[in-house]
Amino acid sequence: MGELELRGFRILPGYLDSAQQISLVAALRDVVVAAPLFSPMTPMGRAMSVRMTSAGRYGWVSDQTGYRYARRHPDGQDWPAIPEAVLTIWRDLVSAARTPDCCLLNYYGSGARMGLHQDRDEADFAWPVLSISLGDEGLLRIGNTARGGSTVSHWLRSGDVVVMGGDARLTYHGVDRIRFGSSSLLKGGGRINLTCRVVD
Ligand SMILES: O=C(O)CCC(=O)C(=O)O
Ligand SMILES: [Mn+2]
Repeated sequence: MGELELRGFRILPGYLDSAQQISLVAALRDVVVAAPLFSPMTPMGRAMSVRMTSAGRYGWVSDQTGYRYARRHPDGQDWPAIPEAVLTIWRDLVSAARTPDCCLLNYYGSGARMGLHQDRDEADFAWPVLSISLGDEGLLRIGNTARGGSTVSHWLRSGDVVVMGGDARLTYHGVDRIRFGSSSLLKGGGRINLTCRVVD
C-alpha cells in the first residue's frame, strides 16, 4: 500500500490491517469504560458534534473557560493509560525516545464534523501529531499554516494513519463529514479518530 503526502501530511493508507483494527477497538472500549465520552462545550457555549475522551497523562477538554489539557476527566478521575497498540504505532512512525502524553479519542456519530483548526495547545511543535482512523470514512480537509487560502480534501478510511509534523505541524485541518455506515468495524457505526500528542 502506497504512502502519500498531502501538504506535508504523511498519509499511510491501510496502515492497520483488519485484525489490528479489531483489537485496537477492543482496547479503546476499555478506555471509554474508564473515561466515558463527553460532548465538549466550545468557549462559545455550543456543544461540539464530536464526542471525546482521552487516555494518557493529559486529556483534552473544552468548556466556557476555553480549550486546554487537563490532568483529569471532567468526572474527576485520572485518564486511563494509552493502549499499548497505540504506543507501538507511535514508536514505529514517530519516535521511540518519548511516549505521547495524550491520546485524544474523537467519536463522530452521524452528522458529526470538526471545523478547520490548528492543533496548537501543545508546548513543543517539534513533536508531530499522530492520527489514527477507525470505522466509517471521514473527509479530511487540509488548508494552510495560516488561516484561509485553498484547501484539499482526502477521504480517510479505517486503518489509515496520518503523521502531521514538520512544516505541516500547524497546518489547518478539519473533518467535513463522515460516510455514516461505510464501515462495519464499529457496532452501531460512526468513526473514531485517535490523535496522539506530546503535551509538555
Ligand atoms: O478526526 C480527525 O481525523 C482529525 C481530528 C483532529 O484534528 C483533532 O482531534 O484535533
Ligand atoms: Mn486537529
